[in-house]
Amino acid sequence: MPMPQRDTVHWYAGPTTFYRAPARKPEEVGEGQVGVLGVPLDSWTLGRNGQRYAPRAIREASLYLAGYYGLQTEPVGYVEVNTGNVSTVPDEPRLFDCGDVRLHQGDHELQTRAIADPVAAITANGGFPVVLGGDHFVPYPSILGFIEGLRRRKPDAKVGFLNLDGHFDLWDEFKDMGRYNHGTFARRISELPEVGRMVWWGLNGTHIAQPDQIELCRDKGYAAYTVRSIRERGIQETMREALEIASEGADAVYVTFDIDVTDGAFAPGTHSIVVDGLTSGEVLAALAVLPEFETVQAFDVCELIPQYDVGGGRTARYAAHAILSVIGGRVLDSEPRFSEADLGAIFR
Ligand SMILES: [Mn+2]
Repeated sequence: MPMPQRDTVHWYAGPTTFYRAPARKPEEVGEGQVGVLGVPLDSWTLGRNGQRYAPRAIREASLYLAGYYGLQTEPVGYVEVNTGNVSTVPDEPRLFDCGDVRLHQGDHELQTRAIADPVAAITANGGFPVVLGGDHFVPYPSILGFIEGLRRRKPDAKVGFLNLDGHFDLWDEFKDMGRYNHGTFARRISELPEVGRMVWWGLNGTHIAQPDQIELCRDKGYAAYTVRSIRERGIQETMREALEIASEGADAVYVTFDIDVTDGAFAPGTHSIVVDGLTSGEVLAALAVLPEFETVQAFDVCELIPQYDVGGGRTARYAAHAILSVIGGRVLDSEPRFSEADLGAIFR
């Protein structure tokens, strides 16, 4: 018996699903619905581990946010102060938690299938997969599943790719970690014939790119936005342009979000701390643009490491916020209620 999405249990109690969503198998998530899938994988990092604990940490953080809708005697929803619409939790849920994949540690092929198969199942029925990583190798098996799912509906489907990340992750191979890890995953994706334009947003720090990586981007027509250009040209302007480029010639765009696109001061619970990154507020403002693009049909969050997450789980809370800013419009009902004049008199 799936648990109800609206629930009166306090956020610190009760079973832990993402945003109190009922459980559902990936193959049962359909058109107009979102399936959240945990991938507790941290075998493919170049350094710090602990990303395997992130799916549960993100789910727990999401319960606090879900609590706003469930704790009142008579739930009446919340006003979106930018639009005047009122959001409520629908009686018929459109958000489902598909649990965590069962990983086959040490067997690369089985592990890839374990991640790709459920993502393909959600995508094939028209569902929107939200993948909770996991280290940042996860998007590689995840996008393989996404492509498979899309191609069951449209055999020649092409996919665009957008990476919100402090890094290119375009290295080809590492001495001690080979060709498959969280620093090479974008290179492996660039080799897939089904993938069209790749775009990076939020590159920061030092040692971002080696010459062969710039040549690859130049030759393939990829695009990238650094923190500096984002600040000069505008958060939402650059994100819209990035999504337009990723959408060119694509039936759908896969978006991956590496927590480390954010400055370490705002998101300390991660592998690669950067000190000149964007603020969490800037990144959330950028993610708010994603729902404007119908091409965006998959999203993942990677590289959260809860045991480095100081300050009451701020990075996990941030990850949960980020997901809701992308899928909130899909999984909540929204009705117009207040006029611009109503709101303008109050919110100045
Ligand atoms: Mn990164």
